[in-house]
Amino acid sequence: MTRRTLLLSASIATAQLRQSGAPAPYGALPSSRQLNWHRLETYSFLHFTVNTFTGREWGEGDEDPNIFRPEAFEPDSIVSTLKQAGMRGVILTCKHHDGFCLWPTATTAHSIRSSSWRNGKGDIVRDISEAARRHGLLFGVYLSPWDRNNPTYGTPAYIPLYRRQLTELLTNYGPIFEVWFDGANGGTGYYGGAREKRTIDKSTYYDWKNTWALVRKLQPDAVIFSDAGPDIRWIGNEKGFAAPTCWETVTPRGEHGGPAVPGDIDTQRSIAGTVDGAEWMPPECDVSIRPGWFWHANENQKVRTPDDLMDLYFKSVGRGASLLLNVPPDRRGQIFETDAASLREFGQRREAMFKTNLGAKAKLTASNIRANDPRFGPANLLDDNRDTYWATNDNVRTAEVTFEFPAPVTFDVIRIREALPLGQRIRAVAIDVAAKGGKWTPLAKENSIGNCRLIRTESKINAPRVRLSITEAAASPALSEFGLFLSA
Ligand code: FUL
Ligand code: CA
Repeated sequence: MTRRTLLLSASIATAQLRQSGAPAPYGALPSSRQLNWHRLETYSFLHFTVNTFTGREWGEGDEDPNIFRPEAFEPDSIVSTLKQAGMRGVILTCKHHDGFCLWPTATTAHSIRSSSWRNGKGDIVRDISEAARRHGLLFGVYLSPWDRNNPTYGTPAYIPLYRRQLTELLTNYGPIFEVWFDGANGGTGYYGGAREKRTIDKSTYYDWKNTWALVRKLQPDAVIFSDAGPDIRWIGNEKGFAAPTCWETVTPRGEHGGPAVPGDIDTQRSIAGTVDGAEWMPPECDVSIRPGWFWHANENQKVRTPDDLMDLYFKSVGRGASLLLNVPPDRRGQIFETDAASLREFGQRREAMFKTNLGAKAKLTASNIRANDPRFGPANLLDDNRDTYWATNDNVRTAEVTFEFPAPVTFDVIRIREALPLGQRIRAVAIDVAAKGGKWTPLAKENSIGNCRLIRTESKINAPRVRLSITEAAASPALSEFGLFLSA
């Protein structure tokens, strides 16, 4: 999916969803850049810098640039492995807390330009962004606000420098789909030789409003991520999961009840969102395929298995969030074999599972169809198109659709999607199954749906009839997709 197709599809989606006779949108609503982002669901982080060579997680900022020597750097094989894992984008740590810039910045000598690797002519940002484009993945940037190398860090002079770095990244490397602002801030460091502790006021030092405005100006289609949005919120943990009930909307709040800013949020609220929250600010689950964010030889035995990755997928994407899976390149500049094998199987399993919507063969009956108009009929649930949806009359807030199969169908995964441009409307659903002419047996109950709700059943279900009931909604429900799948 190119960025243009994505953009186009989101604006067509909004137009179609808000067609004449359509339900009025409810509550906080997604922007078109957020709608594009919702379609991605899985993308990767690449944590790569001097730490890869020192074995540390947080570099001090005093590292010799010459230690950065990925002798067999293969951007195409890195990106193609991510693609095989079903990743739709890649976000590179262009500068981590140590301050070492992976591109030849004009703002500091502490960069790849000062490394003897490729005689100072290397540019990891260029190589990864171009490889991403060649393989059809979107490209995003991580630029650590905390800089343990820069002498100006902690003084007002650092802010314009940080913005110049951001400007370089957002103007020289093509379209950017996401800009990732880290919340870890201030502390001890090298700071040009001062070697001291520098603390900053998280709520005022960075003047985030103006930095975010710069992103809007240079890359208007990019989503901005931080602990506190504005487009995408941190899920509040680095373990890769959302709360079992998790809303796309949130009323953000600081840890002690004050305003939310990067580095100061109420993580309890981030993990679950807020029902009827003030802002559409969907969550992203960032997690590493290894214990650390950077590659360390002593973690080669601790790579997540395909089973682990599937579990993360169900607990992030399956709860309405996205999965940002970190895959750290090793010292060669490649994805280590164990990681690559896990990633490939993770991709294959999802591909096999979602290949066939077993629900598609059903005969459908809905308890209510908006204005009895086929444009809002239940067939829209099975057309593999998020832009069409089943909706009810305005005064109908509970409704059901029955799926009847010519022969019993075997499945163990259910997928439900709401029509996002109309807001998050559903508060509770139930799934029941029945034998032919038999009584309904409860199978599952959930609350939040949003972009994607995945339900795993404990064992395989074999039934000729399945019923989806909306048991509670804040406004007449509008569902765009329903699927039954069988995992491998
Ligand atoms: C954190 C950082 O401190 C980690 O090193 C890593 O980059 C993670 C994604 O974010 O705040
Ligand atoms: Ca549809």
